[in-house]
Amino acid sequence: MKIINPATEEVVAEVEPVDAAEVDRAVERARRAFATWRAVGPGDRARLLRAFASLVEEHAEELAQLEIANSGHTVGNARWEAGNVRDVLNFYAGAPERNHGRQIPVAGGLDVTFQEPLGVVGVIVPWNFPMVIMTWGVAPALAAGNTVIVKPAEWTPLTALRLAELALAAGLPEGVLQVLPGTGEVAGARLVDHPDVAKIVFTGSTEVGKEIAAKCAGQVKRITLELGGKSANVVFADADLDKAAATAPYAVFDNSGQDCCARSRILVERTVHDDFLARLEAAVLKVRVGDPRDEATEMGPLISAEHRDRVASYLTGPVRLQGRCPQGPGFWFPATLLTPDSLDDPAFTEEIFGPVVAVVPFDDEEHAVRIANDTRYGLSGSIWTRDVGRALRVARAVEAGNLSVNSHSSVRYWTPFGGFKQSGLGRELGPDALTAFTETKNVFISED
Ligand code: TXE
Repeated sequence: MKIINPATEEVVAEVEPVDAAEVDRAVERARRAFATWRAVGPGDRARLLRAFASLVEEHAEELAQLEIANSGHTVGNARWEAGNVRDVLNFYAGAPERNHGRQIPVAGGLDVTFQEPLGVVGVIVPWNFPMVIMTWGVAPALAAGNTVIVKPAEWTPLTALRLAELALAAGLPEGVLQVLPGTGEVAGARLVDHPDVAKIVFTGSTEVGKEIAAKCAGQVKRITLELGGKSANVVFADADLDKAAATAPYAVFDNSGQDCCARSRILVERTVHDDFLARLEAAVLKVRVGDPRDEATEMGPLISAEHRDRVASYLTGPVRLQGRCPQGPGFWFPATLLTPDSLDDPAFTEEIFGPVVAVVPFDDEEHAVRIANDTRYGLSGSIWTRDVGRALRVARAVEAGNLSVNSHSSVRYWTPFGGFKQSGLGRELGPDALTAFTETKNVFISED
């Protein structure tokens, strides 16, 4: 596989994709390593994860530069990502010693529960945040005593491969964390089908997620799914409009819109709609698109020419406004603003996964909630209002896993992250993720 820099179209590396037989060998290695890893005492497992985090910290700039070259991420984003990998590893490094069960009162003996690791876990990763999304699966899985095989996306295997080297250098035993570059159809599918893989963590498209869920059901294999989104940013007339308008572009154009949490539908109360739109137009024109290595750049390229075509295919109706972007080489796409006439416009209903935002008016609170929920997705969303009661009512009514009030932040590694409806199944990050990598075992010991 030729690995392309999306900002220059230069080949930065060639990576040999694994075949199904290599996946089988990796699963066998992971199975053997599981016997060793689960027996490592909690304190030692914690120490090894901290050592891994320290090496990530030491190599943070190298990882960030690799991600820029492989994924086209802006330098600000790429540095945040390397820091997030370190933080997530450190957070779950605190888990092995705290992964305790319960003692439940019973007659005639002692009843205790254990949080047992599952075995071999497959983590299938997309290209939009390669090292971050990989770590959200890897860190809690390893902390709970599982061994892990990562299948990075075809476009973006480089940081994943480097992280596997750092894990070995940190002292994690051979076979505990393996990274297998390859295609979804061959390597990904084999991980999903393999009977010795106990769980699949998948982040990617809703369509592939459904296919994987159906296959896993056949083996009652555990799954965590993080899928697409079409999140709403709901702006009420009483909001701090300056702040809401100034931050709305970032909430959708960050990572060039290739973000499952992108607030790509902006719903604005009709009385302030035109005022808000005027401010947004000014902000869209100001988005700085260009060389991702430049610290002043706010938006880099899309991941591939193929993806750029896919994004462009949604622009069938009139475009309200487009910003500027470099002309090739590179897979550039300008920040784009739409004001669709119909709520059924695919640009308003489907995940575009590019820098395209659609703005529509609403009449009142009930109308806003109705539009926000009129989607098969339910990942994230924002609510802008100064009325605390309304903020709470709307936050409770919107069917989404990660909401923010007067903010666009969705991700804190110590709080749960995941989707309602077709945006996913289960939760990553926070304390919830650890339990998703264990089985509860109940043991009764008779006193007779
Ligand atoms: O995703 P795929 P793609 C959405 C977004 C994007 C669209 C397509 O809308 O435009 O999906 O992106 C592996 N068995 N998201 O085509 O195909 C594949 O190799 C096992 C949202 O890149 O779902 C890669 O590692 N694995 C999303 C991973 O799955 C398979 C992030 C994702 O690829 C497989 C990415 C199979 N049959 C895309 N087929 C988010 N939630 O953030 C593919 N793969």
